[in-house]
Amino acid sequence: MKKFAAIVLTAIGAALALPAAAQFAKPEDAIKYRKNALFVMQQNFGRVAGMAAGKIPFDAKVAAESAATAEFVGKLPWAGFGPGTEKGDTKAKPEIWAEKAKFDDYANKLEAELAKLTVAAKSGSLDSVKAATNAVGGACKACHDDFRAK
Ligand code: ASC
Repeated sequence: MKKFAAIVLTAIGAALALPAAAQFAKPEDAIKYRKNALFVMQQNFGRVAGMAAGKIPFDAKVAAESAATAEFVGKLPWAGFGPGTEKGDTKAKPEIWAEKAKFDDYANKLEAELAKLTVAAKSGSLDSVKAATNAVGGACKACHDDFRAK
């Protein structure tokens, strides 16, 4: 019985340690997941960026909520870029999987800048929001330049 329990615990441990890709039933699901997460992130970031650019009236409360949502959702897409998800309805370049460390650096950079945007938005300072927005936009663009097909 003890041995059985040990085997079960080992199996649970292995399941928890599985690569993120394993959480998706099919590669198409992973692709959909990352695209949808990126879309929700962009919608929230875009709202704040619109305020920073003066295209939308600055509303500090909405900016803070949107930035916090973008920060959280910005942690999600990367699990959808697992092995075997290179091909399908995607603009993701194969280089992502060939240069995974570089891709991960871009993802980490984006997450860091999104966290700073939340802090800036919570401060209520439009100037801070503008600076942080530019940094987030730069992080989006840097990765797109290398890893997203036109
Ligand atoms: C956006 C969006 C991007 C980035 C990028 C920033 O809102 O959809 O891809 O910002 O345009 O340069």
